[in-house]
Amino acid sequence: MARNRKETEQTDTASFVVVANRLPVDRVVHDDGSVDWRTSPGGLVTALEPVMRAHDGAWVGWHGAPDETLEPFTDGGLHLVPVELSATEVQEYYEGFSNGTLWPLYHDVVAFPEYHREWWDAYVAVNRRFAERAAAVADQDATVWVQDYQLQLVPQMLRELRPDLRIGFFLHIPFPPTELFLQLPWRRQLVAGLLGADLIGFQLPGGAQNFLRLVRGLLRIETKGDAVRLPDGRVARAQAYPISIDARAFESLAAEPEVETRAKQIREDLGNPRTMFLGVDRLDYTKGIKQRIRAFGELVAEGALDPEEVVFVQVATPSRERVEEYKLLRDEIDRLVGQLNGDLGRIGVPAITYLHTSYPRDEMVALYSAADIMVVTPLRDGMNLVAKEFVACRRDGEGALVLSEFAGAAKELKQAFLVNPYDINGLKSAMTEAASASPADLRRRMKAMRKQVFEHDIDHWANRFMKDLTEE
Ligand code: GDG
Repeated sequence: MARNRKETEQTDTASFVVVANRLPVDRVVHDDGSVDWRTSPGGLVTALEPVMRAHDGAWVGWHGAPDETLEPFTDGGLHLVPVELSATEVQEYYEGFSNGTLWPLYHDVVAFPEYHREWWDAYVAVNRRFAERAAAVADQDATVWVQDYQLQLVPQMLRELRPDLRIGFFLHIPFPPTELFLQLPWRRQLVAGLLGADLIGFQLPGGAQNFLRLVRGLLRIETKGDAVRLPDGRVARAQAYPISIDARAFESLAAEPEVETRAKQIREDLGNPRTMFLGVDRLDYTKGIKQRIRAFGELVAEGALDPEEVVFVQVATPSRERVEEYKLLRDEIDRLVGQLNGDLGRIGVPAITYLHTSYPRDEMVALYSAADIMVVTPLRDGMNLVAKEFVACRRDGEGALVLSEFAGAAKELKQAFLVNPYDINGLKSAMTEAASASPADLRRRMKAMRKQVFEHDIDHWANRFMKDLTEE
């Protein structure tokens, strides 16, 4: 919901500062030209908002419009400190180095990473601007928590400017095996950048281990357990903090009468199928969307699934649409879905309902509630919150989750039907197994997964990280 707000200049400093590529709000321009800010959806924002409020913190980030400078302002009680980016920096730092180099490199090179020196130069310049802005708003001895792969140089830059600060860093995407990371021409600089933090958080223990191996191999610095003793005597730690969701909020949204009604409506609109498969992802080549559509198409073509009885709904939220690789992916999926529906669909009954759009959260929750089988098949994923959100919404204890082994979430949701998404036959077996499993088996699996998600929710994640960061 958009809130009415007066932009107020805010020059205070804060004892807790979050630094992230984007601010947690999106600008809304009304018909009369007036401007408002709306909380942007997504895991990072819901995760950090309660921590921000508890500490009366400030959030440093880009506001989303190139070539525009904004003064700090307060929105809904959050102190927001915009960082400006030029149109060229958006291309070179964000679309280029962050999403054309680091994103594919860190996701097991499932797309080809490009290495361009001018992209790197922009990355350094923008990281420096973020560090300077954070240094300006942090109180003496404040705690600063830097987020994600776009800002890996900020910890070191910030420490040079402000040695008094306690600095944490969390990487939301996987940290790659050393053999892949070593491709990066600026590999030493990035490892040194992260070592500016006191605590470096990863989704999985494997990511922390990959990082520590590089610290030893590339920088020749010794490590002991999770600790790195730096030449100046400071100790940095690298540990796993698997991120999660506000499970109770998803559960209560699913319990709202309008959402329950909407879930029933969705099934009716789909022709009351016996089995509804569902995929929900940002349209990204790491998510394995093609693989799951292909698997479903083959099952229907072979007669293992009856198109009169089953439907597949795939929501693909538009993402990074100016990056070339994403344009190609969109065309490929359009083609694949068109071909399958042409071959297998009937008038008014497509085999796959493909929605290239984004929805409000209550519609997402209605979809999670309506589905029988959630299919989450990334080729590599730091965590995957969608899998956890589906589980949190299933108050009925029903529904099956088909989950890639290569999503961080697979380490926690062990009762899912786990699959290797590269193995299309294995994927097909898991989908049919889930479709024919007994209700008792599905309930037993769902009960265990719900216990895990509710006991390890977003508060658990944020509190653990903050405690380890501030009590060391
Ligand atoms: C990165 C890492 C890690 C999606 N479409 C809509 C919508 N969403 C929401 C989902 C979920 C979030 O976006 C997507 O989170 P994921 O974790 O699934 O994936 P990434 O965006 O790649 O996230 C990932 C995460 O960071 C957190 O650390 O788990 O591994 O890649 O919350 O519900 N929300 C709404 N409308 C949509 O159309 N409202």
